[in-house]
Amino acid sequence: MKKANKHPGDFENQKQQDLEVNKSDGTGQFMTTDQGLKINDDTNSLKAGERGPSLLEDFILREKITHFDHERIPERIVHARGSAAHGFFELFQSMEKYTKAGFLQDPGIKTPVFTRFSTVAGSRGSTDLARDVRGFAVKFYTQEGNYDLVGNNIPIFFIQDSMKFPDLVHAVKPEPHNEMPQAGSAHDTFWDFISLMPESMHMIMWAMSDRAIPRSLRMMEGFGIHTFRFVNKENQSHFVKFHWKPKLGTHAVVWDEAQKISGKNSDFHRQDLWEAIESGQFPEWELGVQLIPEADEHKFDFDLLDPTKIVPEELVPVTIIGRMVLDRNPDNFFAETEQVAFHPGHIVPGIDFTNDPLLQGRLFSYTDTQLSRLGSPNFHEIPINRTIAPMHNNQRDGHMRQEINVGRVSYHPNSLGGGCPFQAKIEEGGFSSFNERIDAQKVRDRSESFSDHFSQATLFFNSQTQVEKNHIIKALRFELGKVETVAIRLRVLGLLSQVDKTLANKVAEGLGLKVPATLEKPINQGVGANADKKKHEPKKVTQKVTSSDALSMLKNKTLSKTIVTRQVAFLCGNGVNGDSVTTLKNALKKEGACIKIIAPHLGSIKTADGSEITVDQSFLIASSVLFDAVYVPEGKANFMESTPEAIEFVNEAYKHCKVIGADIPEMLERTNMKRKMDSDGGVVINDDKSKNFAQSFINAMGHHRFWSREADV
Ligand code: HDE
Repeated sequence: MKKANKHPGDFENQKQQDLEVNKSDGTGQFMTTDQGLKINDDTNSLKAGERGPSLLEDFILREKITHFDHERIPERIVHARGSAAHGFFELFQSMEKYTKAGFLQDPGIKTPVFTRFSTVAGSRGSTDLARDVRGFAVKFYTQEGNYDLVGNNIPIFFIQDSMKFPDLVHAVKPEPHNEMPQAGSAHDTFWDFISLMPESMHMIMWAMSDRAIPRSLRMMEGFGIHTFRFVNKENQSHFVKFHWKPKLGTHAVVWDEAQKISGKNSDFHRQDLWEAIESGQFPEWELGVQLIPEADEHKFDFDLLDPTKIVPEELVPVTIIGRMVLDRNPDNFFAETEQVAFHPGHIVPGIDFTNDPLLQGRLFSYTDTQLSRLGSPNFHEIPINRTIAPMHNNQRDGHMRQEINVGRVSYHPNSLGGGCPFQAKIEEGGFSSFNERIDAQKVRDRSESFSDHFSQATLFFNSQTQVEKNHIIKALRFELGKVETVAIRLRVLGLLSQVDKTLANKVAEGLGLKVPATLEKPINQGVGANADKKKHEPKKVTQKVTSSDALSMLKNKTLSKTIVTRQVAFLCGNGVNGDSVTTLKNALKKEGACIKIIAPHLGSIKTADGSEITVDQSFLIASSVLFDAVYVPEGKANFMESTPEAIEFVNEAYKHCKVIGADIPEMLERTNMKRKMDSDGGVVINDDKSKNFAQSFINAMGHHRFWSREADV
């Protein structure tokens, strides 16, 4: 015992060292136990002799290991994989006419926010680039309490009633017998469910489009999805739909890239968000609203309460009312990103719900899930979840209570506490629900106005460019190609034929099948056993709007030509022309792009005139799919020949329709795209000295992709 305890020298040295550390860094940060006891040895457990067994008495070891054993909490049932940042929301114009919400009154007013982006299906450690919907959840810390806008990057949802949500999630999650596949919808159970739920067809169009594989979390739109209400001081209500429009435009990668990125860097989106904020390139979105007067509720070809429908911007324009800037990364992932608890029911006076049956179910779900995920009804006391508004009520105790409530009164009404806390009158900011008149029979049913499952799916498909249509067709061929049960594939083809005949035929062609002549009506097609089947028969209602540019990423107004934060790879070797590198690098930097020097090895390379260039990444680490454009500066004649990775790099960039620049055509001689160089504006060669090469390269990058390289399906 004596010996084990001994290490007297260690003790003295450690003590001395602590003092020195203390002196030199001035922090005074000794390591302690959770009880504040200074730790002298964090390296060795307490033993009976140097080579003896560890002692139960070692409370320091036990405290450390016990804490470690309990480090994990249940991950979110859905949206487990997420990345978040702090920032602010700034109002451009007063919404006073429509809502009394305090943070929407005075132009210029800034409200702190915390925003978390996520994928839906995958586990916490899954890849960022799964084909999936992205969560887009914003917590506004307003003076009147927290307001959470818990939306997605797609403006509609798979199902109309919350009753089907557990089924949807069970179907898309890894299959229960073998836990496969991770973070992917390309499997039998998902498509089995979808093939029996015609209401999902509109969402399927979006999920199979490139919206489901964003280039960056900073380059996607966000939507509140449900119709909400704005309520003003006069208690007048307007229906409202929320839109986030990214300043950098809405962009995607292609599916082949997405799959490769998942292998090369499964943190691609997380890292991109983190690095943009660290480098001061703060992501920004504008907040837009579509406002619909109460009296217009029934003026549309669809039901405003149906979450599988959009309100086309052609019918109700989006008014921009403010902007959100994310300017600070979290200090600690777990404390903030993991523990943040969103809830569509966190609202403030002036914002209210509608009877959308999906929203109504969500209003129950989110508190319930925090109870099991965060483990206590006191999750609102975790710093990231705390309101900045004063908080007083008679809720008490529970696991991990932080607040020390004083006094003997924890009930209302009371006289012993002087009546505190008081209920607030409406004019004092007290919340009261919009007094919508409801006069109805209790039913377990759905409105007939929810029965049009195909018209807006057709509208979406019709609004796409041919390139985007091709991507949807290929995505469906991929997903259904992974489905093993032929009957499921056929049922989906039947549903697709209701959306668009060419779409269905093209998908069928890829699967080696024929579109069924009649739409199979399996029992149990998403309606209850007692339902009036005729009433719920899927219908097509002619839509006023037949094509909408806002629905296409390539036609969309939010497609921006900026190249800010775009990644450009410079492929270099010893003997490279240093002037070429510097000229384009400086021009690109001025536009806000990020440049990486890629070479056969790390360290540095020598330019033709003998100076040195620091290498950022070797070919072992870099890959074309992680970049937006590639440049091959003039160099030794055999550089490409002796560097097959560089040839592969350029070929892949070409295949993915990206911009390729080169000083001299010879540098690209060995690549696949040599023959096509002249016909493609995306291959920029510096051989016409009368033209500004850097500017041509930048202009080409502003187009982002050159889709004419892709073959038609
Ligand atoms: Fe969610 N959803 N959801 N959801 N949802 C959750 O809450 C749920 C739905 C959305 O970054 C869970 O805290 C039900 C639509 C986002 O922390 C859970 C239904 C939309 C996030 C839950 C829906 C969303 C969640 C899991 C159908 C777009 C991540 C963990 C009635 C408008 C928030 C958690 C974050 C998270 C339930 C449908 C968006 C289980 C029951 C529609 C962005 O409560």
